[in-house]
Amino acid sequence: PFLENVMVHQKFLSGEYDTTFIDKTPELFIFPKRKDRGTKMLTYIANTTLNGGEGISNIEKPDFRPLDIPTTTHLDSTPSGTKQILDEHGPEGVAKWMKEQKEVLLTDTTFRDAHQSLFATRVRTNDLLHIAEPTAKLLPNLFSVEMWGGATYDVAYRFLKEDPWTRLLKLREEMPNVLFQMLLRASNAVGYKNYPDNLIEEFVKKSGEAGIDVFRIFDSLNWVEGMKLTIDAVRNSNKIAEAAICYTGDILDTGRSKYDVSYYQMMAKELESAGAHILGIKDMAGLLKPEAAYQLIHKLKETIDIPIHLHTHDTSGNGVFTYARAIEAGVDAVDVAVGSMAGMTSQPSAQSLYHALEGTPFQPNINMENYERIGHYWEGIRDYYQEFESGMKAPHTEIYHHEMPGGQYSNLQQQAKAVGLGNRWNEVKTMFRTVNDMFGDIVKVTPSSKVIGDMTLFMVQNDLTEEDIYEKGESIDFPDSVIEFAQGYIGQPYQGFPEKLQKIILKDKKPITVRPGELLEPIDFKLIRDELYEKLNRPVTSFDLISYALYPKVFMDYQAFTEAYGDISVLDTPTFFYGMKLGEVIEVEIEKGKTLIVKLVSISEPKEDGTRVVYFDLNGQSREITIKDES
Ligand code: 3PY
Ligand code: ZN
Repeated sequence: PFLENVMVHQKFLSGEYDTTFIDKTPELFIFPKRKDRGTKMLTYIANTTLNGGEGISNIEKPDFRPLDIPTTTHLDSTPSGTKQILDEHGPEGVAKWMKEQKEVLLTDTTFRDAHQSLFATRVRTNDLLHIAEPTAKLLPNLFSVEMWGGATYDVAYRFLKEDPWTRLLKLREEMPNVLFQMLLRASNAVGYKNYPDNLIEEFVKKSGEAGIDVFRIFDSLNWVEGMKLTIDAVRNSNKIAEAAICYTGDILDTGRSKYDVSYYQMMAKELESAGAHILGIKDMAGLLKPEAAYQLIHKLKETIDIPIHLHTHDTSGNGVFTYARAIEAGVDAVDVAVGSMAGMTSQPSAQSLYHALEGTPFQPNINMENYERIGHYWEGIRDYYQEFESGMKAPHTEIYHHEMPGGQYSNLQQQAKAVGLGNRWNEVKTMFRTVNDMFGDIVKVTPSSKVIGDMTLFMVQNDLTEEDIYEKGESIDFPDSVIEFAQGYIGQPYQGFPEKLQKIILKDKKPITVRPGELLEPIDFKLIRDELYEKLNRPVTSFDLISYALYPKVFMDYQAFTEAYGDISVLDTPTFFYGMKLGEVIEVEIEKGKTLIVKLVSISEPKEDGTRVVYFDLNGQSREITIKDES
């Protein structure tokens, strides 16, 4: 009766109620569907077994070692942590507490940036959930866990076929003690373009309600004007606004003065005045050299009063040294990943940093034996995703030249392969820097880095040199993202666009100089709620609304997928990517206390129409699924 009432209730449908309970209780909306859940899931497994998972070239399912999940049965309750400091003392209380700590505080990025940077953001919720409670219990002294935002949001829908909001809600339940942190691209939210102001406000509000505590906010061109609205939205939700400066260039290079120490001091001051509780330094490519880190942090500490949180990538191999020098200069917190998910394009290793700080007063107050145990789990998990690894096997100092963000490296490489440039990767890296310089030496981070990436692939693919662009540019149709960038739709670069190139790209289009959000129509949430209700034929949560407003096509494709295959986030990852082997038996917990036992019995020879019949045993009953063999 409750459901029926809700479904027809005009006020509910119009969104006038606080729907938080409804948003967080998706099981309210489980309706009978045409096909049963078992058949849908078997269809997915059969299809993946025959045709392979998305992005997987190796169809043969490897034998993975069993996962090593640390036991925590000796600990009955979860120790309290920084989340409780926020709840009791508010964002200012947390900032004050941070500054009082002598030892350096650690943010663990394993759940977000580490896998975004090592293997194209592919870690599934299922793999996070097994280690969530052990992490909360074994590492309660972490400052925060970065577990959401960046590319995780759209990759969840696009490639993992799961809902990012469910990930957040479920992890929050398992980890009540440590601050949850997300990476938010200011007006670009978790997307690749500017969105209307009211969508950003709604996104922040709902993310806070669903469990995010620390919002690391950055603008891809370091344009403070583009960050203020997001900072205000976070403050209004009574959450922690960590406003970040993206570090680019090299302050030690006196020949390159665009981004010198005074540039960073000026921006830090502006962000503090804009209401930041914490200043983030986001070294997304790992360009901050150790001595530069010392000088930068030292100067910033003289400039502002709020705590400073440093993020780097270990691509060059110098990450721990950079942190050690920053810590010496007084940085309050740094980002690390568990050792087996650290290094190279990921963050420096938590354990390495700990041991490097031995004998200093700054050594983190964290149990390393526990960290090692958590590392064993991740070693096993990493094997599942080997197909998405970038192949970087050793420290890569070329990063100081091409300046490609860690989170982009493995992704751009996948894109280059997809357009047939897999063998020309070295050329792509060099061109990436050339394009940066053509654009006036800009900050490179999502989405500005994507613009550079698109232009780079475009030029390499079409064998265009820098000179060609200036000589033949009039007759060249540039990629959409490049045109939008030159129009000012992702904001204004520091010291403006190079005018000559801007004209070549825009032809007769006029650029804007105001904040793009000022020109965008606000989202009519009531209208799109009705529209979605029509399309989905079920009540719409506020989370659905946000995702639909951010990426209508990606969201609808995901809905169509779940209509066909059901919720496959419950499958184990080897089965998700590779399907099953003949004779194999798997268990799938489709909801708490309800487990399906699936055996792949046999597969028929192909028929004339190219289909095969896949025979399963599902909880003791035989089932047949017919699938087209495309392999
Ligand atoms: C993102 O925006 O996803 C990033 O990780 C940028 O570094
Ligand atoms: Zn990063």
